[in-house]
Amino acid sequence: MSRISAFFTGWVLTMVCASSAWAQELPTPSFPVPWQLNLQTPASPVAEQLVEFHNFLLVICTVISLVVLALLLWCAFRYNAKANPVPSKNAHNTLLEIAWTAIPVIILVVIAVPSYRLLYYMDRIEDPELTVKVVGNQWYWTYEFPDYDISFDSLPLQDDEIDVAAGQHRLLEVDTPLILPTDTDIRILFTATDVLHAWTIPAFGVKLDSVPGRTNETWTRITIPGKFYGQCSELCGINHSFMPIVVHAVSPEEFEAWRASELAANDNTPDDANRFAALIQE
Ligand SMILES: [Cu+2]
Repeated sequence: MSRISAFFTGWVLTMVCASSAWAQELPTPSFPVPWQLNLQTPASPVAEQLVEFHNFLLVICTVISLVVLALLLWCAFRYNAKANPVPSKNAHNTLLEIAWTAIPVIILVVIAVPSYRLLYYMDRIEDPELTVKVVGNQWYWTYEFPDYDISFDSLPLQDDEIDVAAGQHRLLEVDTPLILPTDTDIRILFTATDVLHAWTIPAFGVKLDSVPGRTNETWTRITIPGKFYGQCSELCGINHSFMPIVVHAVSPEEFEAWRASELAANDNTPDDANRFAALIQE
């Protein structure tokens, strides 16, 4: 019996140490850098399609802008009073009027079809392998894994707790990140306890309101392991800009190890509640 419990304790300790080790080693594949162009590196199929759609729209915008610019320049140079002293008296041109009505309609339809297809794709997933529930609070996040009875708060780190040498970023770090497995269909449910919040991770293409008394749903499938950052994107009160989101995306095996260690420990809630009570008194 004692050998079994010693083995189990050792295994749990190894897993806990391993979990803090990944935190140090995890790369940040989608972190923005100064003077960066384009969107953050996508880390989910939805984010990849969002980037593709953005690029597609950029081409359409550029073509429209160039055509309008060319028309303006043509009119300004070819038809100014000096170059064209006898102006045309035409007031109507049926073909032209049909064209400038129909072409924008066609462009809008060309944009609308992939847009609605993507909206539908982002909406929900039929057979999720994992469900995580995100609860917005003023001003921190609570994460729950309803299937595993795991729940914890994720509180922002204060300025004096940030370790810049270890690659931490001011206003973006939390004490307890959300751990999620890669290559897994994850259903994400959102709600809130007080006001509207919005859970946002640009690299996953996820931005959804968490609404008190209501459950919103979306999904993700993380394709790259690493540490991903986000922030609350709904004006939710005075500390709106101080409720960062950190997700550690790890392999399914590492997630399993974390889940087992979390279930074994399972005593994190009172500490977090006390810590937050102390924070809001400052
Ligand atoms: Cu918020």
